[in-house]
Amino acid sequence: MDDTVPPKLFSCLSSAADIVRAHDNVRIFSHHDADGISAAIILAKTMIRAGRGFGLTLLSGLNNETFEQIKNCGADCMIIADMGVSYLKELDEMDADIVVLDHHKGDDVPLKRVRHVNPHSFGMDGMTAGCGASLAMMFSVALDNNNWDLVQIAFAGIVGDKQHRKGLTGINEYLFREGNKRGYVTGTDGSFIPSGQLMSSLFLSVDPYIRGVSGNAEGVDSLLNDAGVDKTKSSHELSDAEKRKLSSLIAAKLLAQGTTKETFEDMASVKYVLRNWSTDAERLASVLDSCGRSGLGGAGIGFGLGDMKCSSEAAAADEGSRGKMVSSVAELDSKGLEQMENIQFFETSSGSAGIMCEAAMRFFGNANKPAVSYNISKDTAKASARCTHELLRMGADLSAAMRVAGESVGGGGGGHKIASGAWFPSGKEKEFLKILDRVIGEQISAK
Ligand SMILES: [Mn+2]
Repeated sequence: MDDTVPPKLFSCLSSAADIVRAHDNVRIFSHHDADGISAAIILAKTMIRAGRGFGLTLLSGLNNETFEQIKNCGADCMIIADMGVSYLKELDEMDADIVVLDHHKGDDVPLKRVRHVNPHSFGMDGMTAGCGASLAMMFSVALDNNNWDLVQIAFAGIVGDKQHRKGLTGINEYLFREGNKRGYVTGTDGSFIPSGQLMSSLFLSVDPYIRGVSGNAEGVDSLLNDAGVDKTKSSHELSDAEKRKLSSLIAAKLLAQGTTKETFEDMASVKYVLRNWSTDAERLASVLDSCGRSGLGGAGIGFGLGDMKCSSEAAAADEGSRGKMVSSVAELDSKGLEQMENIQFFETSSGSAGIMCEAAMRFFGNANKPAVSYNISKDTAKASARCTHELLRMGADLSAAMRVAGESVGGGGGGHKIASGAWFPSGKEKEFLKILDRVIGEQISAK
């Protein structure tokens, strides 16, 4: 037993494991981002090893439409990972044994049959102390203690959901300790130099986003010239002197473009190296995230399960998706964001809206106001918002603000305090932004 994880969580997990043990076939539903795909890989591998049949579906999220899919799937036993908290009542009314492994905050609903495992129910913060993949991992070892090697995949989920940035806590801290003890995960110092072959890793880098280098081949070339580094090298082949030189040139550029102290501290945070993957959790998370974004979640799962064909498909998806991301972020950097009193915003049709908000917040926008994007399609507009831990300390809560603003104009919203989404009927975006601006202002001045 471990004091970072409450004993009650272990007993909840072991009863969830008992539910699944009673079935020969399990239907798994998970979210299609890096965390959700990591959770799905862990659960799939767990079922394969347990000799259970399983079906697996990745969803873009839970809404009335995707819930119908779950409702009509006909399975006697289901595991729903990285989502589900917003549909607990409906799930509980179904005639099936259901385990929900979610870390989003929801309302407390009395449940008769569904086993809901969520850090928030055990006095932990689901934004930082455990994600979908961490819970899938805890579930996996509750089912069979021989599954500890899968902790490597869990770290792709933890890093994918950015839960590592302020140091590991709660379930994640426990997973690191146990995974490290068994030699599967080790921590190394953080770095400003993106890992991989330098020419492409610098060109594709959005974390950090380096103005004039990210998305700019000539910029990459002259940075490597200035650093005196052989352009064919990979980040891990650099000598200590080369690393220092290149790092300090990147740091100077980041400082000049207005990168915050908080971001510098985040970048210095530990990187997690995964023994069997000969890469770090960030790279693995990036590949899984790209697969999800490109609608190739299946390839991501196959890659995670060790299928060679899927691994080349996943690598290609990663390159393509990172290319799109960096050009979206560079375009936003050159255009800038529009400023309101308490928020800054932009319109985009890019599929990387969340990444763009985050890059603006951390690397080049105004760090004192949450960054908000909206994307208008035919009937519905979708919005994303990101802020910083500093803004959270000042009182900002994007989950509440996006929900209030979305609901006020006939839609909805929610998520985490630091990263959240909303939707509403097209044409209402001005009104939505005005309400959001007011709510954020109230949150900050109330503190
Ligand atoms: Mn998640």
